[in-house]
Amino acid sequence: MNLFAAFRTRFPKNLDAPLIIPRGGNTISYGAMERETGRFAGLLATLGIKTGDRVMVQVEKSPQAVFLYLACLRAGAVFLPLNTAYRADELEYFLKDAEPTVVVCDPGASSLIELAQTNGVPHLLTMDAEGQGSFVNRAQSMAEDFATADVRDSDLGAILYSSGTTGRPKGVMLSHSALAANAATLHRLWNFTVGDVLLHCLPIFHVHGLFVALHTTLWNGTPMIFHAKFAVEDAVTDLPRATVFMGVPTYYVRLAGHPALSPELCRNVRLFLCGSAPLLEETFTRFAERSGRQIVERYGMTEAGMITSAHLDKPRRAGTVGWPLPDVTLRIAAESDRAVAKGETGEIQIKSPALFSGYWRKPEKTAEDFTADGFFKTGDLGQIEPDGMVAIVGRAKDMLISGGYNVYPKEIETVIDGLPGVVESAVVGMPHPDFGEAGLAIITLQPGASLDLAVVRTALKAALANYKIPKLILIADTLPRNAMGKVQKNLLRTDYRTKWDAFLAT
Ligand code: MLC
Ligand code: AMP
Repeated sequence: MNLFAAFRTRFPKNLDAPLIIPRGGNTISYGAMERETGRFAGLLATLGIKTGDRVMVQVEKSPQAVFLYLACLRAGAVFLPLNTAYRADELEYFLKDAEPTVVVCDPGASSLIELAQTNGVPHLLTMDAEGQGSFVNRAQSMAEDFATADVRDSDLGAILYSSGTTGRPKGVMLSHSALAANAATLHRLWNFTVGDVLLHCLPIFHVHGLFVALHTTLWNGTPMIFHAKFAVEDAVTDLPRATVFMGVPTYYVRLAGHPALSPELCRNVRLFLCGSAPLLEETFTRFAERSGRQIVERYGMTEAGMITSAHLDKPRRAGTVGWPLPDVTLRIAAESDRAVAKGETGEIQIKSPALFSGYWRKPEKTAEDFTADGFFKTGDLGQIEPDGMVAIVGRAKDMLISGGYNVYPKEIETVIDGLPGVVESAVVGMPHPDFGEAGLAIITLQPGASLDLAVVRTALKAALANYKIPKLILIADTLPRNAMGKVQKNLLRTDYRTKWDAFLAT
């Protein structure tokens, strides 16, 4: 079943009921959303979109951006959202790899506009309100009653790009049925009900904001207060009107540090959910003390949707991410994908109806990520505790998570290593009080060479999204290596801890 059609069966009877309550804007009802997504889908059909065609979207968060996503589902198109922080080099790769039929961006997105033109994208439209090039404007002449396309369960609803420890980013293919399965499970597990109001502050180009938050709301047929981005002052202002809040750990660090946070402010919030990155025990405890609420942690990833969650009716424990979802089979595996006993550490491997359908045009990479007996290898290291709760204790993949965004050192090191005079570089994640982790880059130079760190920053900013830029860059004589010649990143983290702490203190 088309995911939009599945949502449709769950809309409130009275279609005048609110869906999107934008901060400082007019409330949009379920009915208005249905009409608008009908027009948007009509325009996609007029552009000749067929099932499986990609619609690449890089736009700021807005109700129209939500409509565009839902319109893609309705038209049978594959929604392909991109972080607005991505730079030209990153965008060019996505364009060439995904070969979209339609690109929609903000009018000021000059890099993407130029790239779409030079790469011969058939249709380039912008998200402004006026003009022939405006998606929204052109959609206004379409009929509102679009017949939602029939799709097979395996047809794709979205592709989200995920970087990797080697090579370039991979397009994670997500089917209508995988997305629906996760929405239904989370809706049930988190007891969504009439009267719920979600405070939605997350970006909508990643799994957390786009699927977890939006899908549970649509599955429940209730409204969301809709913020263009997370700003702690705005969140605090609207918390008293919300019953559910979802965020990455940085949101909770900032909320816990806000003078207005109190049990009174959170009086209507029945559920604070957190995920996408490790939640420090200190944040869990501080937030509980200040708000009178215990955060419900859940663990997921783009390829798998949500995998585990704490239970609402059981005590929560900081440092754990709850139990596998009812339809997820989870094992902790050691070498040769052998399951280990409770309490032992190994890779988290799963089977789930919410799993992706593979990496876009990369069957060999897809095969590498599955075991012979069909488990998906998450690359996360975990343990199962005596009561069955899962604890994530590390990562097998060379990745750091900063403010909820994944950062792959390899991408940064490749840019730095290309600079004149550089022998090599290593990027590691260091503890950060606000972002959880942040990048530290160590560079070694050829004998006699010198390197202006401002040049390194400029090169990185030109090539990569701003959140990927290391917060501290240092030059060193050598990098520590093991007997195999591999850089020992764990040693870098301890060796540079004092310098890092001094940097944070400035
Ligand atoms: C912004 N900056 C960051 C950053 N975000 N640096 C490191 N990590 C980040 N996440 C930098 C900018 O480059 C800029 O630096 C400066 O901080 C201010 O930028 P800003 O845009 O004003 O920051 P802010 O609005 O405060 O944004 C921080 C944030 C945001 C935490 C609110 O990053 C955010 O909303 N993160 C959520 C990410 C998310 O949704 N993840 C879910 C992925 S799904 P300069 O030097 O340029 O000025 C997933 C699966 C799952 O992982 O399980 O859910
Ligand atoms: P992404 O590829 O952006 O979907 O990020 C997925 C990764 O985020 C996972 O593989 C984990 O490493 C991490 N992650 C998600 N949720 C949590 C959590 N609750 N605790 C720790 N790490 C998490």
